[in-house]
Amino acid sequence: MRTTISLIFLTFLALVTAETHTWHYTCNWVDGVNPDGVQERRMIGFNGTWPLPTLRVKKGDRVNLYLTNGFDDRNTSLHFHGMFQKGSSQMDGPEMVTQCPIPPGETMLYNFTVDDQVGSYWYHSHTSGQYGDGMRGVFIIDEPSEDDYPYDYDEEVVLTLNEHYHEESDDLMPKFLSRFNPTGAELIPQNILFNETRNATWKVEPNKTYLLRIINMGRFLSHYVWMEDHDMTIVEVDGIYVEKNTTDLIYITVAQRYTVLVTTKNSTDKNYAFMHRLDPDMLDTQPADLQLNGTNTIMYNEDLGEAESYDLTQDEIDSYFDDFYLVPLSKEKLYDDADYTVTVQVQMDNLGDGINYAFFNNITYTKPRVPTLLTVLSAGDDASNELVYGSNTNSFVLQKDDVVDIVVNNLDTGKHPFHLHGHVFQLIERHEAIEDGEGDPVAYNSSDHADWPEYPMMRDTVYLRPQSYMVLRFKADNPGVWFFHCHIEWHLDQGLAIQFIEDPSGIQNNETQQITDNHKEICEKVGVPWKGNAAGNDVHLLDLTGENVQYKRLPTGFTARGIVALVFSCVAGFAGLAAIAVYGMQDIPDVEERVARDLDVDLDEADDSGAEIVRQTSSTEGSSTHKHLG
Ligand code: CU1
Ligand code: CU1
Ligand code: CU1
Ligand code: CU1
Repeated sequence: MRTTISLIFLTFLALVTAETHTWHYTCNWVDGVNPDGVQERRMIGFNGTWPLPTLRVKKGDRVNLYLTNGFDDRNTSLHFHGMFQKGSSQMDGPEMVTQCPIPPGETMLYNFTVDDQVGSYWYHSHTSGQYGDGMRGVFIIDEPSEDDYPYDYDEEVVLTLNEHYHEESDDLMPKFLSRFNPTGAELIPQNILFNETRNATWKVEPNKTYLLRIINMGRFLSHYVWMEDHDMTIVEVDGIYVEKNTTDLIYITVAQRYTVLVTTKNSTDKNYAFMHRLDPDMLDTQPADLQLNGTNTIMYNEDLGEAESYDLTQDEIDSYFDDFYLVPLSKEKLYDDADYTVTVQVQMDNLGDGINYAFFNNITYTKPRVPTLLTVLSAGDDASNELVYGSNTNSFVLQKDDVVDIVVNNLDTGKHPFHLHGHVFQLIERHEAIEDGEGDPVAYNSSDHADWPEYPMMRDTVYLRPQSYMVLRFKADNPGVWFFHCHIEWHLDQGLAIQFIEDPSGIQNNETQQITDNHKEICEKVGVPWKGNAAGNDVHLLDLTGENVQYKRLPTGFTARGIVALVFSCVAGFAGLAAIAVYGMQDIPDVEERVARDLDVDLDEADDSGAEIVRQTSSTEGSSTHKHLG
């Protein structure tokens, strides 16, 4: 009886202490920003300011964020990375997955309850390229009271990591997704950032314990993080408390968070270096002027100036802390054997337009004409039929409360940080890398696998090693539509995504999951239908005529290398042609057309087929009436 009364009392307490946070933000370009101190450019800010504010709430609080699209030429969206969005899948953010893109001048209210989550998170635009251009910020969920933390600390510090390009995504993306970049080489940043700047200073006091929230808000590169003569004790990753692990080197991929305790020295006679280094293995080429390291100062004594940069040996770098061995403080056990296994193969390859795409099982994610969540809500009983979500969205329907395994086999030689929306997963197996040239890719074998941990590590973003595999396990206990994708923005733009439609009837039957009037209005303004199947057909739901599909494949035998050879032989040919042309005063044919002709590609078709959707420009995908926004 006493338990019941105190439980009621506690619930009552939680209700009275829960707060509603109302924020009004207009996103738009902020001119003349110079994050790396090398070159000014414009960045995407909120209410005329960049960087974006750190948003802070407590567990159980309610968020009301009004996002107004202040751009005049592009759509936008907002995702709270790591939020489960229980009963509010519509507020998750990825455009054409859970919502219609927000067109210029419109305001979308993101309102949701921060359920049972605490820790370090972030928020970012889920519209191609925008968070790389600056639309990203920190989101922190505190415990209701200080006593609720499973660790002690004196002061909290937030540290964000990033890479920085001098060019805007609008200029980068067409160079990347181009038939002139047939190997899909990711574009290389000019710098890496530490708290959105370089050469930062962290003023500390002696004999204190700091709680440091490290968040990689980058679009591409992992960072190594270390401190001269100071250890880091990991206490939380991606919002999951973990048993303490002390290390001197962390490896953090884009979108991951590490919350660590750092205890300062008891004297102030030296300042120390706080280093980070991008992972050079992720670069296709290494420009001579690219600085791999960033040097910052742990400042005990201002009179002593900045700390000296210093490097680690390759052996030291290779001994970074492996997050596979983290144990959740909750001691959540390995879930039961999977009821359903989704096995996907990662591959990069060219399609008939000569562009290099990313594939899960030969499908490059191609945006549907109706956001998938809105298809669920309007498809009635057909919502449990994967067909309605289209043949090119890589959609998987999950049964309520099933245990689901995602087996990811990597045929590619790159590392990929994969992220699941709406959940944390258990990482139950991850094979070592098979580096390029060291052998064939290894695939997961269910009848001959490693021993799985009793308490697997849990988080929402995890890296997959080159030509290797991993197995993730989660419970389908959160009805909604959840994107699973590589968080490297280049690869998402290449289509490296699948989506889970979790418990469709559970979505349909929940009052809080119904489309809001505000959302409907946004769809109408942007010209995207809010009902119907992936092709926008709301009468015949199994008729997908007119759906967006990927570009058709190259004839077999074409390889990226072959395309490079072709392109360059064409270019060389044109140089010769040009000379003749100038000499003969003839017209010089357009290089692109010639290359396309040699590749047997129809350029007109490439421009108005689904290929445009795959490119995920910030235009109004799925809409033919608003193409001018692109
Ligand atoms: Cu996310
Ligand atoms: Cu994210
Ligand atoms: Cu990737
Ligand atoms: Cu995402």
